Amino acid sequence: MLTSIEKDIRSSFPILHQKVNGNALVYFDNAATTQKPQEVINTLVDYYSQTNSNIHRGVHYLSQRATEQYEGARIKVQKHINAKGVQEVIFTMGTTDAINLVAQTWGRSNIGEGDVILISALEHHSNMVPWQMLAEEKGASIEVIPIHEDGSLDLTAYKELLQKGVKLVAVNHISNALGTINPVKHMTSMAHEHHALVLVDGAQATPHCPVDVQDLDADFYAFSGHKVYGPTGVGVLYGKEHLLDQMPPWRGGGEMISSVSYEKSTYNDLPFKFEAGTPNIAGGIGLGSALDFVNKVGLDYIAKQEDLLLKAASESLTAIDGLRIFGTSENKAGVVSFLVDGIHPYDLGTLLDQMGVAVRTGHHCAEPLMNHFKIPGTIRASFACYNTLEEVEVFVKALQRGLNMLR
Ligand code: 7TS
Repeated sequence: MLTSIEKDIRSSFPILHQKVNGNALVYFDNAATTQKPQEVINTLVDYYSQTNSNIHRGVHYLSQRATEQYEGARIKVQKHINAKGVQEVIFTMGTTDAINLVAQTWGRSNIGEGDVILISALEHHSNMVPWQMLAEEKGASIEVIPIHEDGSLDLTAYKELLQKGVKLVAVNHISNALGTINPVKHMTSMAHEHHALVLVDGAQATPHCPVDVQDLDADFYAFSGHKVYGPTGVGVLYGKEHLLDQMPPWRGGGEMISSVSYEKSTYNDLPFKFEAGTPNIAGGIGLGSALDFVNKVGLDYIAKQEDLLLKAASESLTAIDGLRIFGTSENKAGVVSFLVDGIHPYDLGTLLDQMGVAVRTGHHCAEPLMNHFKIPGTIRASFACYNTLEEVEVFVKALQRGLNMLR
């Protein structure tokens, strides 16, 4: 039986109430992207039906209304992550875009030959490849914080690695592949003792727990709208104002300039300096609406619900013969990554899909991590606020049926 809160939340998500391959959909691919509540869908429809206009440049009514809504969304983001001011909130296309922005601006002007960029063994390719590209260009090197077998970071090794002339630590707040919650506040304070800056990839954390960038003291914090019940194509880079101020712009074009002549251009104030061209206006406003939704449900409730599902799923899966869970650290978010002896994740994922259960199979954009475990990939079930214990039961039964067919 669903609780009234569960019923209420589920009723906000029209996409959940459909059949897939003849079965009620169980959507457990939330680490890839979350579904959108009706509020967010309405915001997008309202925007395009009532307000659509370009922002910051029109004197007319619609343009002013669109600008107010877009800048209103920026204030919602600022409050949500407790940034000091809106000038520290840059709208991007997503986490990947935000990390590339830092690599191409702060990175290109601060990283030089022999410098070290420290990432962790848990990183998504998005928090790996931009640094590799930068290191290659500048003659810098990448070092990797290793993990323990349970998927938690080896902080002793981290402490030693920090002695190596590290300029930047780039680490995720929560691992998408294993669910590990990393002690980013502690890690940031350790990095700062060594005068290294810290970029936190918060793509998986913003949907799961409260984030206070001032408390974390992170220098940069990146996240995506689409993983936090908002639209695709929009995300956020938070940066400390004094750092953003010193950074050169990245993309050139309209909006990011203050004045332009054939000889020279001067650049706009923060945050616009980093927002060239017409942005994803509807996306930004939709993200604001998604944060309203998250705050209405409450991050405490969300974390508790996801934890409940994680514990139930982990317990049931552990009882399955030949099944191994990857990522068993104590501090873990709602992600279960697993493999079953002798069975390819793709085969099991396909059978689950036939039974209406959507999971992710593969390397989860963390190929080096899969290589560490010497596996091709895993099956990953990841939970969101609208998932229920009943769905976990359906998933476990479907898994057992699938295994019976494959074994
Ligand atoms: N960082 C982490 C920790 C992620 O989980 C992802 C996306 C990204 C960065 C990139 O985010 P984007 O919005 O810019 O693409 N993770 C996943 C996933 O686990 N399955 O599909 C996408």
